Amino acid sequence: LSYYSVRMRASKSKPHEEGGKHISGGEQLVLFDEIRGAVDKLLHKSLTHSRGTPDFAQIQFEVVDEPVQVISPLQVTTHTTNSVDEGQLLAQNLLMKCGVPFPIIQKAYLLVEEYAELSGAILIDSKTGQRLDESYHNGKGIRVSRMDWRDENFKKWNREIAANQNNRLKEALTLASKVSMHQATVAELCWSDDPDYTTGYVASKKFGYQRITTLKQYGNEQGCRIFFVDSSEDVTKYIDYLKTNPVLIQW
Ligand code: PML
Repeated sequence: LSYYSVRMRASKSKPHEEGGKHISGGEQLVLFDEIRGAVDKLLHKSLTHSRGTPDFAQIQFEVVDEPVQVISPLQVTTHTTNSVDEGQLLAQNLLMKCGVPFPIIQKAYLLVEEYAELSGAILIDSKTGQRLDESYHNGKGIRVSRMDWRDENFKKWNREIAANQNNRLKEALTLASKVSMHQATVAELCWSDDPDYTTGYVASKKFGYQRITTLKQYGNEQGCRIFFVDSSEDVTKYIDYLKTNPVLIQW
């Protein structure tokens, strides 16, 4: 039984054009008979994002030849915070617990501002704070691909564990679980570029998926996705894992 990777990206003006703005993206890993449904879902997503209506979108599918790895979702903990300051302080403390020194975290926050419009993740050396992915993909950030969590299994997890969580959590937890699986990942810091969504997380193998409800103000379109990386690992292989290794989440 072959799996197919179905991907979508949508933006204001074509991605290579000046002033292009990323609107949304999406990943599915499905069986042949499910491709039509996946394309439909991704098309819907591309047309209904609160970052705006796209004037460019691309949806593509391709067969996946590599064997699919099945992994468990990270354990989820939700911290309800009352302000962005409180949320950000907690995120920084969690990153330090994962082994990222405070000066590196500060450096990373400067990069977040600088690269706020990237659609992919930026990789930062957890020891030096240096960006590691600059020479890949014209510095546009790394897009983690080829992962999914099959609906029935997610719904079961949601019923029994998470109680009515949204698709956003499903997608983010799927990505975070794939990313943290790799031994080069020290921690991930993420919050949404959706102006209507303020929840983000710090994820790591050791402490799981730590959600924080206020990592930015409502109305803010500046998102963040940083992987703090152990650079003694082979970075090219790591990026290859993020982009091409197929992973399914199963609870
Ligand atoms: C995104 O918009 O893709 C990132 C969402 C991160 C938080 C999801 C959640 O845990 O609710």
